[in-house]
Amino acid sequence: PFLENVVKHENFITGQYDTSFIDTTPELFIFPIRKDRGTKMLSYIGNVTVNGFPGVEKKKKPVFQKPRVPALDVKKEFQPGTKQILDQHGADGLVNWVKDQKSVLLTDTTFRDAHQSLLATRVRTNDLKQIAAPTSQLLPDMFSYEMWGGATFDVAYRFLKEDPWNRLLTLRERIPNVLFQMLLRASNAVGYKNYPDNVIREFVEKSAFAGIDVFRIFDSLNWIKGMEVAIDAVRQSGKIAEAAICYTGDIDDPTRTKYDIDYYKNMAKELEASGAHILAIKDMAGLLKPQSAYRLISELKDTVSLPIHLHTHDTSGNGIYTYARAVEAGVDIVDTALSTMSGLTSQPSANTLYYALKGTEREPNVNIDSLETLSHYWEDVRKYYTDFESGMMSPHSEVYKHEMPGGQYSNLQQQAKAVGLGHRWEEVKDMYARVNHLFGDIVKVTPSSKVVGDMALFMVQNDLSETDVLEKGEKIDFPDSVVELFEGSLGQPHGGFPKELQSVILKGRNPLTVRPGELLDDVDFTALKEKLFEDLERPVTSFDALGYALYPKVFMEYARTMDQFGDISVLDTPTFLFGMRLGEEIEVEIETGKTLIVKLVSIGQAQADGTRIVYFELNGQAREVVIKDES
Ligand code: 3PY
Ligand code: ZN
Repeated sequence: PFLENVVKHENFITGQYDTSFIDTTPELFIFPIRKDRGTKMLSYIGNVTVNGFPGVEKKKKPVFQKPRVPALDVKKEFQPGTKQILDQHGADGLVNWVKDQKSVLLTDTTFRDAHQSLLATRVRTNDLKQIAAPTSQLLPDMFSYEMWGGATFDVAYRFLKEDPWNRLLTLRERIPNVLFQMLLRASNAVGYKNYPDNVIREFVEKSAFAGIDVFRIFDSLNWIKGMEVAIDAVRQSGKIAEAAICYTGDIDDPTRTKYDIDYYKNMAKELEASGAHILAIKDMAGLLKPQSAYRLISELKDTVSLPIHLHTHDTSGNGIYTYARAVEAGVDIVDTALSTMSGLTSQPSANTLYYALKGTEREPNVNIDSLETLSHYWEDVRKYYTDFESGMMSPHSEVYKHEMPGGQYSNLQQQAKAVGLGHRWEEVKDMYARVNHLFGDIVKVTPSSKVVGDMALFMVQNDLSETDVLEKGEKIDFPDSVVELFEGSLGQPHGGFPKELQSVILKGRNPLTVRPGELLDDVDFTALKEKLFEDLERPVTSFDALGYALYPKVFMEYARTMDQFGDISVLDTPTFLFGMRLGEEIEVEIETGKTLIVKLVSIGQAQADGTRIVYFELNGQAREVVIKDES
């Protein structure tokens, strides 16, 4: 009752008290629990044991080797890194420091893009948490760890049933020395559509507060107008605004004139003028060829005075060669992943790049033995997530034809299977390239890439050609995402939309030409928190409010799961994905110093109502839970 009085007090709700401690220490505000934590957790384990996990082949829990976590040297003081440079000298001080480095700097994407691109973003905080402090100790010289944003936000709530903000806070606590980097889809934040400006500003402010230092901001159509609010919000937060140009086309192909070298140089100049601290070249599909990388970086270096950070995906197998040429041309920072989480649709391997550059003037300042040790951990952890691998076994040079982003490949393949087009995957890839052409050759990156993918599936499924679309389009009910793109809801592409196609898709309606954010009403966060407080019957953090503002349905579904099962992020990943084997005993640390011992004793026969009783021992005491068998 005391807490209820506090959290319902007007000053509290309207934010007149400094309540940021609720955001960082929500555990202080846990209200009396209706069903005990142990039983909730057993319900989850019973359920996943009987019914399996979505997207994971149902099978007896495999036996995994315990991941090789490197021993922490507890006596060693943490080694200050780029985070201390930012905190002490500000964003401009950090930028100057970057410019002074002779060695090429590395970002490690293992905690975000690498698993987004290889394992459908499914790596859980539990696995990141265990390697966080060793990573901080072994790799203190990295420019940054990319560990948040992109798809991680949505996937955490939706599939992993964990709070993405907790991931950020948990890792920040364990990694005090290296900059944390996130991928921000400008006006689309970490979602698939434009949000009101105040949501973008609130999201940036709270992400900075929770621990993000470098915001890589991109617009899915390279529309600078769509990036300005986010760049300004990051500058206001005192953090680093890394503005990205998404690379598409081929600057060295004389027949692809739409995105030529001047296009990139002009965009770089505009981003510099808009307040960027660092310029990123975001080669999301891995289309930047080695010689083009040399040319692009050289010319950009002559065009702007910002440090340049290059991102690629190794789908074609040319990644290391591309980076080597970019390094020769003077690129300041490149994105790499630990070797066992690198290659193919992921980033090029940091370990391999180290050897490629060893002995040169720009050899990265990183300990190769540390890279190898950490790679062993990821080799082990990756095995948990085998079911989410794309099945790509070797470099695919065909990416230069279809131009699909690394993070989209396995997703679209799943989408194709889900609509019964798994066996026509080759056609879907080919159609993806044709749709791009039909759309006027647009930048393809989340969310514009999803629209191209949706249209490709739609056309293959309905056996439509480009001519059919143009000639019979008036009668065709196009996917919502396609209509929204052509309405201008994601912004404006370079060169505008193809007019004839646009009028066919919009069926006579007028498209937007202004920034969508200008037309959207602000979200009233005070009212939103009150509503959530009523619905969830618990204190609501600013993080919860943002989760809801970005993904209302997904967030509420996550909250329901928390009610039903409690905080299941504490479970180890094999148990989370596969449940338990009969007779198996596991330990679950539910909070620091508090461990539950769980044993699965037996599973009862299915009863007439389709339920089974699952028998456990919890800390030696017999417990049973009733589980509905969905099979
Ligand atoms: C994302 O937006 O999630 C991406 O990784 C785009 O490349
Ligand atoms: Zn990427």
